[in-house]
Amino acid sequence: MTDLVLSLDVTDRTSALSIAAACAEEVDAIKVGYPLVLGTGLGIARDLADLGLPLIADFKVADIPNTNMLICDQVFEAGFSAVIAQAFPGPDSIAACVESAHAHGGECYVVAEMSHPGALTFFSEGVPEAICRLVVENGADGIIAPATRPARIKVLRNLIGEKKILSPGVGAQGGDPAEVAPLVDGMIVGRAIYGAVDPAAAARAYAPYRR
Ligand code: NUP
Repeated sequence: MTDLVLSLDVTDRTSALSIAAACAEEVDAIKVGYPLVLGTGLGIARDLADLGLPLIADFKVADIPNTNMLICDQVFEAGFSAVIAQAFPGPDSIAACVESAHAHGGECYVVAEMSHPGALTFFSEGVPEAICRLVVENGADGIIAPATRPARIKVLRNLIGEKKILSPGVGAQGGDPAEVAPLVDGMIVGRAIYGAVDPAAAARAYAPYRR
C-alpha cells in the first residue's frame, strides 16, 4: 500500500552502513538527516547509494532562495535523490529547492505539518492548507504530513491531488501503520527500526503495509 522509508538517524558510519545493508531488502528508500551527516560527513550518501535505494535528504532546508539553491545543489551532487524543505521562508525559497531538485533529476518534498505535539503551535489555522496550495502551484513533488494525525493527512490529501505524501511518526511517535499506510505514498520509520535489536526483522514487520 505504501513505500517504507527507513529514517537512518544513527550518528556513526559503521552502524549506519550495517543497519542500512541489513534492511535494504525490507525498505524502499532511506532518509538521512543532520544526525548522520553531521556525525559522518556528506560522503555517507555515496556509501549508502551503493545499496541502490533512493536517498532522501531530510535537511528541512529553510533559507533565502540563493542559499537554498546552494544547499540543494550540494545535496544532489552528493548522491541524494530527494530533498525535504520547509515552506515558511516562502514561495521563492521553495522554488529554489524545486529548481535544484528537478535540474538534478531529483524530487523536492515540502513540510506541510510536522508530527510532534508542539508542531501545532505554528502548523495550525490553515497554515498546512496554505502550504499545500503552494506546493501545487510551484511544482514541488509532495509534502511531509504527520502519521500522528491521520485525519489531517486526509484533509491535506484533498488539497494536493496526485502529489506524494511522505509521513513520519509511525512507531516511536505513536502513529499506527495500519491506519496511515492506506493514506500515504511513503511511511517514514526511524527508531522503531534502527533502534530494534534486529532492525531487519523490525523493518520486515511493516511488510504487510508495503506496496
Ligand atoms: O514532521 C516531521 N516529523 C518527523 O519525525 C518531519 C520529519 N522530517 N520527521 C523526521 O522523521 C524526524 O526528524 C526523524 O528523522 C524521522 C522520524 O523518526 P522516528 O520518530 O520514527 O524515530
